[in-house]
Amino acid sequence: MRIFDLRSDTVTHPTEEMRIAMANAEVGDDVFEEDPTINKLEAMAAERFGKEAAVYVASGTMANLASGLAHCQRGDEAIIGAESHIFQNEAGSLSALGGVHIRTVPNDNLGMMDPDEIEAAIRPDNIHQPRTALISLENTQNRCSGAVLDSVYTEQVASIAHSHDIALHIDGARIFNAAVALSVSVSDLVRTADTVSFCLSKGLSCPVGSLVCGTRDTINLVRRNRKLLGGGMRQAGIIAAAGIVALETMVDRLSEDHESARILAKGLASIPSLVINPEMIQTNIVIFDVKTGPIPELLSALKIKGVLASYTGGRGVRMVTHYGITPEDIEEILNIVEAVA
Ligand code: TLP
Repeated sequence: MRIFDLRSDTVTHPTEEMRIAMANAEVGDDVFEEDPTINKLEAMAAERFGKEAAVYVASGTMANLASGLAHCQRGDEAIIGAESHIFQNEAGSLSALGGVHIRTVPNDNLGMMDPDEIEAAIRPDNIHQPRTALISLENTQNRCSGAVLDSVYTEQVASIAHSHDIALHIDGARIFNAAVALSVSVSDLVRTADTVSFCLSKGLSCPVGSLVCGTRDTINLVRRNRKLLGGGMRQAGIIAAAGIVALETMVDRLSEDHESARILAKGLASIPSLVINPEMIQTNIVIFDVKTGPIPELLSALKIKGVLASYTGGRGVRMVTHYGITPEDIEEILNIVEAVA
């Protein structure tokens, strides 16, 4: 039986070209910054994002944490979206390991925090209160159906942050999806950010890895934090080689995933027991509500027929399109969902 794994784009396997590049990668000791493949990947990332430097880390979670630790001291406060991955899905790492106080601001269904609410959440200079040191955005916004933040909004938030001497981080785990959806370059989307992280292991289909880009001084701090967190790697050019192939060959094709997601969302909208507005689907994440019945049972019934999806809380189910799912697969997936839902 064919399995359609829509739980995440993290389930993607490396391409044949990646496997060849990995087998043949030149390597060295990356803690000494002597791995030529990692050095090349970091230089490519910095250039692509229009930043001075970049550092390769193990995961998106480590990228956000090592960046957060570069911007915040213990007891500082970070303003973060209530639906953000950092707040919802990173095991409270910034608080647990960095002693950082988290202040959430609601995300609307387009993924945005209201700039006035962000500004109102910034602390005055007062010894009784934590010092606001960081504002973090997420692009695309995972839990808001992969909503895209454009550069106008990002620059608006950046100018609020910088006018208060606060750093702006972008969790850009899927920022290439945002750039492709908006037909802009990633550097346009992050011009005013102090750090941006992005993942190779999601829609770009690498087996592992993320990067953080920023100024040379900040990236030196992030590199130090990577070591602090036990994430210094040695001959990791073996895995970084896939990242080079990803940046060269896997970015433009993300539009196919967006097209599949749109077809999927339209089809789901026509199933009476499901609720979704297909107009809201901008990238590769499709989240819909199920009107009645227990969701775990629905997910099990789908799994028996070969469709894997995930639960997002409340009445929500998430399906993510990716390299392993073709637009033709979507028709079959919809037939299965219709039969089960
Ligand atoms: N997201 C995963 C799960 O953890 C939910 C997924 O399947 O979507 N930022 C964002 C916006 C993310 O979506 C994720 C992963 C991360 C950071 C963390 O990346 P990893 O899993 O590499 O630590």
